[in-house]
This record gives sequence, C-alpha cells and structure tokens, in this order.
Amino acid sequence: MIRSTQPSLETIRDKVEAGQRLSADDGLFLYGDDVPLNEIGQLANLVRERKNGNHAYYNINTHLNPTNICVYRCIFCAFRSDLRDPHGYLMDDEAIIARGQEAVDCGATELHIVGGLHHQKKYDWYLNLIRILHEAFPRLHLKAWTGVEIEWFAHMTGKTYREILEEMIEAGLGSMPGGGAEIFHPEVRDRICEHKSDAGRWLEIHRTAHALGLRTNATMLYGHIEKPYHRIDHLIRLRELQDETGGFQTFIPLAFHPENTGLSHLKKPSSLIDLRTMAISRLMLDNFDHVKAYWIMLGIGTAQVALSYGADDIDGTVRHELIYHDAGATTPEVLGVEKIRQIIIEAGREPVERDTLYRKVVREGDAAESQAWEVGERVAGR
Ligand code: V47
Repeated sequence: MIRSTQPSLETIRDKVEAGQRLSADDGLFLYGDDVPLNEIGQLANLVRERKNGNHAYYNINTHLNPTNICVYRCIFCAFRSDLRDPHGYLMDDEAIIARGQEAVDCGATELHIVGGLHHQKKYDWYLNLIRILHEAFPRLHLKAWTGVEIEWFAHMTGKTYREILEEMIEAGLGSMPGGGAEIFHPEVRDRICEHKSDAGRWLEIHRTAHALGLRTNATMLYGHIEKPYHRIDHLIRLRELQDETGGFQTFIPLAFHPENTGLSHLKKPSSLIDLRTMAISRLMLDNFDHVKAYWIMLGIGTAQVALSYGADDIDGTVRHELIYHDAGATTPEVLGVEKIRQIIIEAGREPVERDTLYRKVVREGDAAESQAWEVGERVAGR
C-alpha cells in the first residue's frame, strides 16, 4: 500500500513501481544532496525501460539558424548578435536552399530551424523560408520555430497564434522544437530573458499547436541561477499541459553553457547534476513518451550514461549546430551515423533510427522511408 507521508526514497520507490504519479514534494526531495544519485537513476531507468524497452532513438538531422541577429538580449545566450555587430549574419534564400540540399545529400530526414528575431525581417520572410524549403524538399521534415518565435510573429502581424500556426503548417511546417522554454518561473525568467514570451504564452502556443495536430517538444534550461524548486515547477507546468493535450513528444533538459554569455562567471553544471536532472525529469514527466540526452550539450560520455538514467533518445547527427558551440561546447560539430550507433551500442542500448515523429526509418540504398511500428515492436507511444 502507498503511504501518504513526507516523501522518502521508500515512498517514492513504491509509487514508481506502482506506476503512480510523483508530487512536486517528491521531485524536490529527489534533488536533496543526501538522496543517492544511483537510486534515482535506477528508478528512472525502470520508467525508461517500461516505456521504451532497450531502444535508444536517434535521427539524421541538420540545423539551420537563418540569422543570429536578435532583438532580444537573453543573458544566457552566446549566439545572438546586434544588428550592426560584425558577427551578425543573415542567410539569403540561396544559402537556405543550399542547406536543405546538403541535408538531403547527407540522408537527413529532418531540418531543425531556429534563429534570432531579426530587427528588419518581417513575418513573410520567415513564412517564405518554410515555403521555399518545403517546395524544394517535400520529404524533409521541417521542425521549426520555438514558441518565442511564434509569439514574435503574432506580435509583428497582430495575427493570433492559431492563424500564424495554420499559415506555417500550410507552408510546410512539420512540428516545433522545444526551445525558448528556459525556466518558466517568473523569479528566474524575469532575470534571464525578461522581454521574451512568458510561461503562460509559451504554453498557450504549444497548446494551440497541439490542437492543430502539430507535435512539439519541450526543454528546460538548467544549471544557471535557478533553484531545484524552479525546475520542479517547470516540469509540473509541462506535465499539466501534456495531461490536457498529449501533444508533446520529447522533453530535453538543456545544461547551461556559460562561455561568452552574460553569466560567464558561473560554472557549467556537473555531470552529476546533469544525470540527476535527467532522472528526475523522467520520473516527474510520467506522461511524456521520450526524454532526450542531447549529446551536443551533455558531452558524449554523459549522454551515454544518461541512457541508463531516464533518457531513451540521443538526438541526431546534428550538422551545423551554433547555439551551444558559440557558448563553449567542445563536442564535435557532427557525428556520423556509424559513430552515433556505436555510441548507443557502447552504452548497452539498441540503436533505432526514428524520424521526427518517432516512426521507424527504414533505409534501402539512398532512400529512407518512415514506417509504422509492427504490433509489439515498440514499447510505448502512439
Ligand atoms: O531555447 C541557449 C538553449 C535552446 C544556451 O526540440 C542554451 O529537439 C545552454 O531548444 N547554454 C535552443 N543552453 C536549443 C533547443 C533544442 C536543442 C536540441 C533539440 C531540441 C528539440 C531543441 O538552447 C534555447 C535555450 O534554452 N540555450 N543558449 C547556453 N549558453
């Protein structure tokens, strides 16, 4: 029987084994220094294997950050640039199409597109970018624009979130990445990105996307000025929206990289915090099918260990990543498919190539095809 007392490792273990939901107090308890990391890892692994068996998913993807020029000045960001800064860049249509072509030539199934909110670029420029890419490469999935960008487009045009998203879908948008969530709690959000879409608006945009049938991801930027209760608050807000819509696919905890940012005096979070956050995220987000260990930001070794601490996905081959590399990430700029598979196998898991929507990818020669899972082949998910 489950006791309803103060949280302890025993009461939490009972709940996890019985498939019961953890409370905010349980989550906070697990962040206590005296709770052994291995114990939390074992519990998270139980949930991970229940949902995804021994699979570890990856995809073949390429990033496109069409501009780094941004009206916002988030203090954690090393990527952004001012309009007249010599480091500022803006890609033209030709360069954008060339990136799409490179992605296709590399066998990518996904283009991950996010960037700055350029002072002089109107909404039509962003909409057109999706349209030209989709027209040129109709089989390439366009995972584009964070909630922050959608909010900016609505602000520029006076259109509703729904109208913006409907137009983007019509132009070829396939899904949305999880960026821009940072930390929802205003005690932190107002200090690290005060002008940006607040929690309510970020969540409303994802709610609207889900209502339109668009799947989205969610992230949490941790390891800067936030405290454990801000992280738990963040996870609970995501869990509540997922209860309502079921539209989130993957949660990605993002470890803060301080170099070249307004918080460069801070140390980057340790691997122990990375693993604890991964495991607690897996335990708290009982209604998310997937938790991703983004190797670019965790480093390959920690990402491998994370596959036994709740994570079931390692992201992709990732070509042209700039946001983390500008902030001091020392991971490679791209991993070959064989390397990513080897990393997963070394971690004791079975590599499975997925597309953006977690369908199985089957390759024959140069052709890649997304297929539905056979009955019983996939442990969780739709
Ligand atoms: O929103 C920015 C973060 C995010 C820093 O959906 C930083 O599959 C650490 O959201 N240190 C963008 N983090 C990246 C992102 C993402 C990445 C991989 C996969 C997916 C997905 C989404 O990167 C931003 C912000 O939270 N970020 N600067 C930094 N210095």
